Amino acid sequence: MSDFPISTEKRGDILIVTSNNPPVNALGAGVRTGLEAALNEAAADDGIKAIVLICAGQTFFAGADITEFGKPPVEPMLPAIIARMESFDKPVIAAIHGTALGGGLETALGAHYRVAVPSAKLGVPEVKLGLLPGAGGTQRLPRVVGVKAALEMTAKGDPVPASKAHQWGLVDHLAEEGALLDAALAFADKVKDVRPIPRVSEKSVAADDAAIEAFRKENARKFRGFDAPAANIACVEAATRLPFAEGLEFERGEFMKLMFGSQSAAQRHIFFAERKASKIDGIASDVALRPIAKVGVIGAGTMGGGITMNFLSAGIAVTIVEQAEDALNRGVGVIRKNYEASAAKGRLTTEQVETAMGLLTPSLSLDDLADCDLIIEAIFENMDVKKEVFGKLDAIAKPGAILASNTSYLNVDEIAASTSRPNDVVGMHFFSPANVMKLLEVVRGAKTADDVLATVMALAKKIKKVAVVAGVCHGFIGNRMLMPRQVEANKLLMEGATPEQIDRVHVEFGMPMGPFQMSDLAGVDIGWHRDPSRIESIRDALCAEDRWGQKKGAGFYDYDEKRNPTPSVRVAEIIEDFRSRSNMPKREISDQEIIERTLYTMVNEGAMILEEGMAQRASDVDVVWIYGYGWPIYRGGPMFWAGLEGTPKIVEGLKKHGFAVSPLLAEKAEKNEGF
Ligand code: 3H9
Repeated sequence: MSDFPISTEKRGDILIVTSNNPPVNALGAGVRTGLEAALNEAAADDGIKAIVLICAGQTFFAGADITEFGKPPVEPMLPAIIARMESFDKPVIAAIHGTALGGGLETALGAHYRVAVPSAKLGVPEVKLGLLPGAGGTQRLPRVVGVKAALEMTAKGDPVPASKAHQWGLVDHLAEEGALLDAALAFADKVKDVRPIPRVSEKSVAADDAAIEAFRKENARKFRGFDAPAANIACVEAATRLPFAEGLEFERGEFMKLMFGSQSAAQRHIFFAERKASKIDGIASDVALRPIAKVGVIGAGTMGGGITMNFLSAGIAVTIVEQAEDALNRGVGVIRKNYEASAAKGRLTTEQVETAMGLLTPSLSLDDLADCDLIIEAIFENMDVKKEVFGKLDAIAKPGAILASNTSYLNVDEIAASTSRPNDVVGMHFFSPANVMKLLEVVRGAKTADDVLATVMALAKKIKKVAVVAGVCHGFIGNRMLMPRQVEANKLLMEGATPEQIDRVHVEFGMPMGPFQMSDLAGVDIGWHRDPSRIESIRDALCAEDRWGQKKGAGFYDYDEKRNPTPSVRVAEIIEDFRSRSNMPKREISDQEIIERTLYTMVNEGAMILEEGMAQRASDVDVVWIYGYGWPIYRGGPMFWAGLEGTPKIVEGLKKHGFAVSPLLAEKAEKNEGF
């Protein structure tokens, strides 16, 4: 047995089966073989009356081993082991700590009893990988927790705490924290002679068509574009209609369809991409980190306030600095309001709100940042102003403090040069709303010290961000790729497309909104020269007429009081006017042309970013677009999607429209491969 990460120990008449497969006890081939051997051992020994199945390390089985997906299957397969365990004639007790996820929870459902510590979480997150629980989970779970809870758990994929699982009957006994094995052994002792042995597959679950229909409707928007939620729902529905064995067959068919589809491939790619993103090329993984106990934020506007909340929520003290008292009070007021809104929704307790607010020190003086370990500048985008602030910080900040800029475009090296310590300077580009959006672009300047970069990347994890390292270039990774998209979208308007058509193509592709909807939301006036008499673009004309976007009730679209958009007759006139003044003939623009000119160009820019070493790896570019801009995760990010679409097709499309193709992209196309 020592070849496998499973060990057994006979304690009286109970066999303790322990899995030790770090880091998360994934149910890889070795674990499965070991489990089968343990069942054989228990079957062969008359002295064994029950089995306790437990895991060493951080967690109970966190699921099937995702790295095995897409490779030839290796026996024994998980569903077969679970079936054998369930039909076993000696009670099996699953002892759960950490996270029992996916195949892990399915294994626990194949056991006859489940004992868990209160801190444990149980879930079937397969849907987040574009899959469904394919080892009987969709058939067993509804038989235990009922249709409604099973729909929530399978189609949304969020785990539930052990206490809730206990209320639902998914956990039979809650053990004391830290005493799981003893509790499981005592439980086993109690049930070892109980007959009949309870088997989930022998239960039935009543049909509830109304609940299923209501769930589909309620979540239609959330599930838009995804294949897996519908498949999960269909399987739960099957559990209410079909005998267990047929339900399993149905589940298998749906699982295989998803497993070999492009959406799951994309979602699995992002699972690993997200984890890879935190790894920094060329820096030892054991580099000593700088301690960050106190953070300073300069600017209490929307961005500064959002950034501040990330740290407060993680229990890190923040001093927030503004120039004027009213702006400071307003900023602090917004932070409080945001927390109180979360509390009103039940996401925070009043005590948590006060704890977070208690960590905040408002100030009108940069001098108060002298004791901060990290200072983040979040003022408006102007190089001269930023340089001035960093010059002052250089004199104020303590030695070893990290000085960060939240700039979204500007040259971090130039900012760093305004200090005497460029090695302590780094970019931390948050995305708005900064307390919500998961992405953080960490901009590595030419002189940024290794430990500064490593500290910021580790801190990002602490504040629950997905951080990606970017090099110094205009707009870094995300905004740089946004530029060709915006340029082409504007040109397409001039050539005959409408904002509605361009936005529709993007939304149908799976983006949360199109370029013009995004413009209206962010503010059409951002970066506008503010001279209404100088009209050089459609955007200038819109701004001159006060069409600054949603905030003014008009932008590329007209808006009602509830901010519902309708296509604008006036905007159509403005565009028409421009077109005729530029002698640009109007023509029919196909949806495909919009894709080629606004999305293929993004892939091209992404390839250039990689060529220049501005991103460490293609998957980082994908992570930026998934978590910063809402690229549909089921298309895996622009670089992964390039492989799905076909790089030769992309190159052909780009050439057709006269774009210079990145040599890296051309090379990929030559070999007909993705990134
Ligand atoms: C499934 O079960 C299908 C079945 O229904 C059907 C079967 C027929 N496999 O996230 P972390 C790696 S589908 C392989 O940083 P944390 C991860 O890549 C599965 N590797 O830790 C990372 O590697 P590295 C359903 C896995 O403490 C390392 O472990 N289950 C797996 O923040 C640490 O991960 C899921 O979807 C895996 N299943 O969070 C659960 N899981 O160090 C997915 C993790 O090289 N996992 N790794 O970068 C998670 O949600 C989190 O990892 C977990 C721990 C919450 C468990």
